[in-house]
Parts: sequence; C-alpha cells; structure tokens
Amino acid sequence: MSKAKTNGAASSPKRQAGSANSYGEGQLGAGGELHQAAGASHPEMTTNQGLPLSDNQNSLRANARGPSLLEDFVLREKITHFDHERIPERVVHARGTGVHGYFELTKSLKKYTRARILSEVGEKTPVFVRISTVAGGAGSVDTPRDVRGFAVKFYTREGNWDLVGNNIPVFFIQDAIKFPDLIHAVKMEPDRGFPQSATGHDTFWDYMSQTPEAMHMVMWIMSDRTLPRSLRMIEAFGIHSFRLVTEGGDSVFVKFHWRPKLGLQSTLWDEAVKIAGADQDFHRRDMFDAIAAGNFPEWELAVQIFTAQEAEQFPFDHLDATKLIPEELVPLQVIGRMVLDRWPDNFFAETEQVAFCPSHIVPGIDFSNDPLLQGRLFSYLDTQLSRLGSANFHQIPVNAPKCPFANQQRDGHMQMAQPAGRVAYDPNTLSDAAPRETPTTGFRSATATETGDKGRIRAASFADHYSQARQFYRSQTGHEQAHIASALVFELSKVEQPHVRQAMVGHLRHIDEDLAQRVAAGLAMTPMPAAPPAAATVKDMEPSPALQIIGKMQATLSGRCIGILIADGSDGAVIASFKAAATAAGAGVKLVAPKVGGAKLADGSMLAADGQLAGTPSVLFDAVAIVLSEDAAKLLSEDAAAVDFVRDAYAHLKAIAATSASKTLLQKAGIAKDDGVLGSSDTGGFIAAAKTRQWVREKSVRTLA
Ligand code: HDE
Repeated sequence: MSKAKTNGAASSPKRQAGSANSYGEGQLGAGGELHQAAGASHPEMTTNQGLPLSDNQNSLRANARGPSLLEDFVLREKITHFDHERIPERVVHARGTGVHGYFELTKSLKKYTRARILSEVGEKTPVFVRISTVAGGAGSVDTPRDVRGFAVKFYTREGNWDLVGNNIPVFFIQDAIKFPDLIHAVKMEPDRGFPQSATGHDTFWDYMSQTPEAMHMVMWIMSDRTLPRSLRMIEAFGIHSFRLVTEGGDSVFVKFHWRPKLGLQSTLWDEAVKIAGADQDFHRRDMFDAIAAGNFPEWELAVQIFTAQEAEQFPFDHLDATKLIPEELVPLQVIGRMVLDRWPDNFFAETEQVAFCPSHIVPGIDFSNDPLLQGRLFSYLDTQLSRLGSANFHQIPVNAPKCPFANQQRDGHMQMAQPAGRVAYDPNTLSDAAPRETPTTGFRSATATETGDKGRIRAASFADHYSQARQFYRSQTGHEQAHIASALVFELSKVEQPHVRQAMVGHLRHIDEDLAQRVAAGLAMTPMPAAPPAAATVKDMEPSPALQIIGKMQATLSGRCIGILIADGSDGAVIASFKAAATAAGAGVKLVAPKVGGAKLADGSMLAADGQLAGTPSVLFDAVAIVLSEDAAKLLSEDAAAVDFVRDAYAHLKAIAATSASKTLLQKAGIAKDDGVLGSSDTGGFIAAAKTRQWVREKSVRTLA
C-alpha cells in the first residue's frame, strides 16, 4: 500500500497561528488567504474525548483514492454527532426569537401577595423571553397572519416563574380538551402538507365554524394584531386569571398585561405578504439589530386586580379564556418594566432548549380554575419530556433556576448533577446536609373551597360567545373594521367548501350584521346564510377604545427605519439632510441604491449603500425618501424594482419625500399628491408624516370589504 499523502500534520498538536499545516484546502479563501486573524491564539481542536486533532479535513482512507476505513473514529464521532443535532421542534410555537433581559418592579403589590418579585420595588430579576408564531414550523417565515406567543421566564430568588402568554388577550377555546383538535385544524392539512403557516384553508375554518366559542378570538386574529410591524411593538397578555396570595392564604384575582414602550404598530396585509418574500426573518432580524444597536426593547408590566365578589358582577365569567376584562371595567395598574438587552450566545442552547411551563410558579402566585389553564398545567411539562428528551431538562443552563435548588429527585437521562452522600430520600435522619421542607415560606396553594357535582360540564356562565366579539369589532376605528372585514373575505376566499364559508358568515351575523353583509358581499355570497342558534342572548357592551391598534400607536419614529433611494447623480446634501432629520427623530436610516457598492453622487464622491434595490424593497421601511437626479429617475422608471419601491410605499400608506428631479419615477409609479407625499425641502413635514400611516389614502389604493 502506498503511503497516503496528507496535507502534512503540524509537528506539535498545539496549532500555530498562521500555520497552514493543519488546514485543508476548504479553509482557504478565494484568494488563497487563511481565515485567521494575525497573532490569534486558537484553542486546540479535539474530539469529544479531548484527543487533539491533526487533520479535520481529510478522513482516513486506504490510499489517496481508496475507500474510507471503518477504523476512522474521528470521522464517525463527527458525523454521528451531526446526525443527532436536531431535536423535535415544538408541536406549536416552533418558530421563535429569544432574548435575555431583566424585570424591575416599580410598584409593590405587597398588600396582595407574598411573592418577592411583586413586592420588592427596585429589585431586578433576570428574564429570558421567547416570542413566537404558533402554526408554522421552526423554519417558516416571521410574518404570517398568526398569534404571537410571548413567554417570559423570570429567574426569581424564590424559583422560576414562567408567564407564558400571547399577544392577544383571549383564546380560541374554553377547555383544554379541545386543544389538540384546534391545532390539528390550523396546522398544515395532513394529507397534503400545506399550508405551512397560514389560517386561510378549509380545515381551519371548518373547525372555527363549528366552534362558536372561538368567535371572539376570530375577530382578534382577523385584525392587524396578527400582522405586527415588530416584535417590539406588540402587547402581550397572560390571558387567564391567576391569583395573588398573601402570607395568610387570602387571595385576589389578577390578569397580567405587557405594554410595549414603542406603542402598538402593525403592517398591512399586502405589506406582510411582501415582507415574507423580502426578508423571511424580518422580526428576528429587527430584534437582533435593535439589541446590537443598544435600542433595548421595553415593556411595562400592568395588572388588573379584582376580588371574587367583584368578578361575580362582571357580565361574563373571568374563568372563561375567550373573555377579556375591558380596561374600562378594571383599570390597569403599571407595576414594573421589562428590558431586553442581551442576545443569546447560542440559538439552540438557549432559544430552542428553553422550556416554559405555566406550572412554574412562585410562592404568592397561584392558579385560577380556568379549565384552559388547568389543562396547560399538565401539557407543558409533558411536552418538554418528549422535546428535550429527559426529566433533567431543568438542568440545561437556560432552564436552571438562578437561586439554589435541591431535592431528592435523582438520576435519569443526561443527569448533570453529582449529589454526594448516601441519602437520596426524605425524611431522613442520616444527613444534616439534606434539603428540608420550609412550611412557613414554601409554596402553598390559595385557600379555596370547592363544592358541586363532578362531571364533564361546561358552566352556563361560559355560554355567551358573541357579545365580546361584537364589543371588539365595534370598538375599532373604521379603518380597522375594514381590515377585519377584508381579512375575513381573503381567508374565506381560500376555503374551497362553500358550506364552510356560509357557516362562518352565519356566525358573523350574531357579531355585527354590517360586518356579515360586507363579508358576504366580498365573497359574492347570496342568499345571506342564516345565523346559527346562539346559546345566550347577545349583549351590546360599551365600546372599549383600548382594544384598537390605531388608538395605541405612538407618533414616534423610535424603533422605525427610513429608506433613502439613491443612485448615480444624487445630491449628497439632500441625502444628508434626510439622514440628519430621521436620526434626530430616533429612526434608523438605510441607503438603497441600484448597486450595493454605492452611487457616484453629483459632486463625484462615492456613497456606499446599505442595500441593493432589487433585494431591499420599501416594505422593509416605515417611510421612504427618493433622492434621484433627473437622469437616474428616467433610468429607474424602466426598472420594476424602483417603480415597486415607490408604488408599494404609497400603497402601504407610508410617507414619501422626493426631489423634484425624481418626478419621472413617481409618475411611472402612479403617485398622486397627498398629505403624505412631500418635496425634498420639507424634511420637517416628512418626519411628521412618517410617524403615522396615511389612512385617508387607503380607499384610493385598494378595494376593502
Ligand atoms: Fe400553549 N403550548 N397550549 N398556549 N403555548 C405550548 O409547549 C398548550 C395556550 C403558549 O416559547 C407547548 O413548550 C395547551 C394558551 C406559548 O417555548 C405545549 C393549550 C396560550 C408557547 C402547549 C395551550 C399559550 C406555547 C408546545 C390549551 C396563551 C411557546 C411547546 C389548554 C396564554 C412557549 C411547548 C415557548 C407552547 C400546550 C394554549 C401560549 C404543547 C394544551 C391559551 C407562548 O405544551
């Protein structure tokens, strides 16, 4: 056998910086340069057993062109580990973005609870937050029409508290036993494997149409709440009623709300669809960029507190997760702030392996009897066992409490702890070091008395499925109502079975006759289907403006981004004035040019671009400035990417400022002058217009239901 020719192993296993000996050709850049910083001192590469490797590029072969040898334990270890890299994705909420941060209490709830995290003002508690879509797989896009999960793990001094919520304060179903059916209906249809992350299909709407209790949630998911502009601009809710419990065991009920410092903002449907094509990771990238830039996302934590006696007066049952408590009925009290300030080191180790469980609770907080919450208390621990593969998932760093924890649970797959001593049981007399119960400070459930007959019963107080759906719809602005109606038309137009569409329109008749008429007209549905029987009289509740998005938008450019379209011949001074005005208003600025290397400005200087026109459409920005010379505008009016850049910004109701020399392009894009279309000298007007959407323009750019 001829001696195999190798790249030549380094004489010492400690690799020398700059030494080519241990690199195969694959490590060389196109120019033949080594990808290694001069003077860097790299740690040795070893197998998982610590054996230093001489060659990580060539497997062991019988000869230079011969077969690979089974003996090659280095190859086998590497490939085997790779083969097992993936774990099952979450059965729901598979796609998520995780960030570290802290929570700081600003108002004590000591009167209501012994929970330290809710009573020690000024105390900072580390948190890990994961924000997710629900239906799509881990590799799906960020911007489908979908609910966003908002799960917060507080690493408190009294153990981990997981507040596992959503960006919508109600849910589809009242009882956990319905959850597997709901999720089977929304996920891809099992025979065809699509759609991957959309609700616009027969099985979803078939299930909805058979589930009147879902109608309130249907209103929310058809609103623009499911099309967030940024994960930093969503509200979130604990949904269920929980209990706050005092030292003596007395309790009040509480609902938790997260309110974003940047206000609420959503995209339009057409915009969300186009963002999905332009940047599949739009929300994740936005969060990453914000944290890298030091613009740390922030939310207020607010609570609604009420007693059991007060709850009896509500015109709905607060234990029913399809109902919310209007802020006008029980006002919100802001008690703290959460700041997200650190991106994880490793996506898999942290964002993928984090395990949230609503049953992770601390002394002073307890559950209510909400039957959806009660089911969740079982489901999450159970799912972690199959997803993470071991009862020891709490030892994974992102899941481990940051306070001491100890008990007599032992062993199991991937046990990382090494408890010493002969005692692994309780009670015992043999070990002074063994952990003991703490009857006075340990967790105790709230005092509660339960009476009544056992059975598979739905409380009569859960029967009203339409009143709050009506309240939600009637609380919206006209623009938002039109979006809800149009979303229903879009979604139901994707449904192939006419009887499913009809059943849905029947439900809408209970919610609002005008809405039902608009949707029926949008579907060309005649005659109008009858409404199904309603189990309870539908009530007219006071409108709650707090349910709007538009009412909760802030006139700010903080956290937003302005795109400036430039090309050869652009005026550098105009670009600079837009840049300065946008930056002063708190916005990010990105230059977009036909070539990423930049544009040769009128004064002959080169200005680098942040994005190339064809790959950086205006859907990625909140407002755009067009700074072109006459020649460039003429040239670009023949380029669909440039025409779409302007046309989409207009159709998505964004402010547009343009130099007069850019007019050929604006004309080609069919832009009509309105309050949101400004000249390049009016930077002040542009910044003011950029802080909002040009809602009045909408009727002229699209047909709404
Ligand atoms: Fe979940 N849900 N869920 N859910 N849920 C999961 O747990 C479940 C519900 C929510 O970023 C799963 O670790 C049941 C409501 C979030 O890791 C699973 C029911 C709300 C996340 C599960 C519900 C949520 C999950 C899948 C009906 C809002 C993502 C993977 C009783 C309050 C957490 C996992 C993360 C994840 C079960 C309903 C929020 C299977 C049975 C209501 C934010 O355990």
